[in-house]
Amino acid sequence: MNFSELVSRPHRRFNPLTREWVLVSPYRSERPWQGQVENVPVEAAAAYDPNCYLCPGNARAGGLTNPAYTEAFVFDNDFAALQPDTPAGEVEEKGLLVARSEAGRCRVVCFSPRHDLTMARMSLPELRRVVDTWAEEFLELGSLPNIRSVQVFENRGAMMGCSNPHPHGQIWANQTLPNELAQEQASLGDYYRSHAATLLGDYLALELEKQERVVWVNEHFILLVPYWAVWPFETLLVSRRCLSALHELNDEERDALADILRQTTVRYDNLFKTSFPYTMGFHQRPTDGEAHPEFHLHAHFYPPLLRSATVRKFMVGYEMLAMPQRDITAETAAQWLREVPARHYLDL
Ligand code: H2U
Ligand code: ZN
Repeated sequence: MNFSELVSRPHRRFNPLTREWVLVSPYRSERPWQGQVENVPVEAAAAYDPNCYLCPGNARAGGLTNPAYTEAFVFDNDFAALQPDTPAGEVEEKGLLVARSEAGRCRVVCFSPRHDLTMARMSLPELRRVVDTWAEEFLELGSLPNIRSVQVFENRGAMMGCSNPHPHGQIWANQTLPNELAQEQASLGDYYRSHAATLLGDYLALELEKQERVVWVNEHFILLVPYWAVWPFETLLVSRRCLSALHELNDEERDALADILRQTTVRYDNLFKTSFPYTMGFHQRPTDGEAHPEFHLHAHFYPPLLRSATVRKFMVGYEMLAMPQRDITAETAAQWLREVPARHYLDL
């Protein structure tokens, strides 16, 4: 059976990063029609909101005030989930009741002083500043003695539980590898040892050869819908050069990252003519002092929308109890993302 025969019927696909399977049921798919673009009124958000705790010059919870910042601005999260001074400790009973203390730091990164922008509508120099800030934070937090992982992420849109539209992301740095990074790290390490090549480098070469799931490329980055995507319009953003963290990107590569971040978010917004919600974040090498030649910098975008600005995919039922499932194939999702205009619909 060839690929197109197999994938036209229900099948499972393997995710070599997490070593988990996703069930794909392509016959249930429905094309998101032009007619399903809903006329959700575009709220003309103000460039400055006096009640926003992220806008320049405004007070935050806990009594601190933001400076009159003019470009990407970082501060320690006032409600940090991880704290640097957590004392070391461990309890364990019969291997069943196990707990360990966890130290770390949480920061918030405001992408822009403008309350009404998103990555899709920021300028390239502004986005470049965000890239530089993430790189600086990785270097700084990752060099702290008890920090082994630095997770940079953005949680966008009310649908994802993000209450503040001001463009911002977060950075959580901790003492151990969180589940997702630990799993990827194990897979990347095993592959590197058995193939003397990196998993993502080899995967990228395959995707560039097949051109079935590639959405957009520039000189230094590739955006694709991964073969094993779970979320309907999930994408993977990978650097062409194998490097293990953001701070290793050279000047040109940083500009290229800013460019493809905007390209990705513009395409997402254009798909259903809405400010597209998602969780995105970078996976970078563990900061344990080792070199990690197996690690290849990448970002995951996990957007929940399925068919329109309001119809989302829920991970419930079979997905919670058994395994994730999707209807449209990764190839179809990539095609739709390729077909949307490269210019933001609000700027046309
Ligand atoms: P979201 O990305 O989920 O919107 O979170 C914003 C973060 O901002 C959240 O983690 C922090 C919250 O703890 N925050 C502050 O640090 N100071 C504030 O004054 C309000 C919110
Ligand atoms: Zn604001």
